[in-house]
Amino acid sequence: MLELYYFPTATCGLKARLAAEEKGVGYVSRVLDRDAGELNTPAYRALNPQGVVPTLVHDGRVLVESSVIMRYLDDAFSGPDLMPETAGDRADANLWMKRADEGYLPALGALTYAIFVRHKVLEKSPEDLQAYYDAIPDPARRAHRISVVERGLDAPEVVPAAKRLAGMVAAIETAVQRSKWLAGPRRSLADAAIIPFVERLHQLGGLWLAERPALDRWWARVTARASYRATAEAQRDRPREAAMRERGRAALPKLSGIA
Ligand SMILES: N[C@@H](CCC(=O)N[C@@H](CS)C(=O)NCC(=O)O)C(=O)O
Repeated sequence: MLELYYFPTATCGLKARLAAEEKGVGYVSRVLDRDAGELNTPAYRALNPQGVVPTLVHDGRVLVESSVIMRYLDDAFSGPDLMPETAGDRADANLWMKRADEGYLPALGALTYAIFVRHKVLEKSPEDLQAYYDAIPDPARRAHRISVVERGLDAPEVVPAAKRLAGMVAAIETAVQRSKWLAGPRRSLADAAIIPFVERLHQLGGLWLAERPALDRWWARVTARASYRATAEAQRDRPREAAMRERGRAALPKLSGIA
């Protein structure tokens, strides 16, 4: 049995879900309610000690870390190959996944919280807010979260995050000018790793996405795929996205000049 734990708006969960769809692997969705604290229950923490998504459980084996899960899905099941054919393109795919894990995810988290999620978090009572911070096990992640929630767009994490994501968009444009997909002529885990970031930038009002013709053509190919329709498209929360777009557009003047 294959079970995937995620919450629908999670970037990292979407990476794993796109990979599973592209591989043609069915799984049981274990959808967690982040706002109801379901990432913090002892049962979930036993699977994923950091209290984050995604978590994959395959016949009792527990896997964490979205990139590890994506590679596992590709290795463990038969179906179309999700890594590129040549060594050079595979190196490119590995680099995209590494950048996503180490750079783009913390950057996108900073912006999403600073622009949008903080407003909801700040509705908590002082006691609940403290409990919310205390529930983040990793001290560095906790400090980062406190900073962006408390200071919003004035948090010191925001400008480096914006630079990182503007750089990501420029790197995508260059890559897909050269080849049809991010790491060569066929879609790969590189695309599954990066699609959720572009999806979020669209949701935030299109930050840095203007005048990127090759990226636009790649995005049209992405959104036409069954894997995208079965995941991102199928679980759209339109009211939430409208609110996010509005907050994103309000932040545009401050952020769009950063590159
Ligand atoms: N490096 C981890 C990061 C996991 C992560 O940070 N997941 C986010 C969603 S993208 C999460 O669960 N956040 C919990 C929260 O927002 O409280 C991975 O790639 O799986």
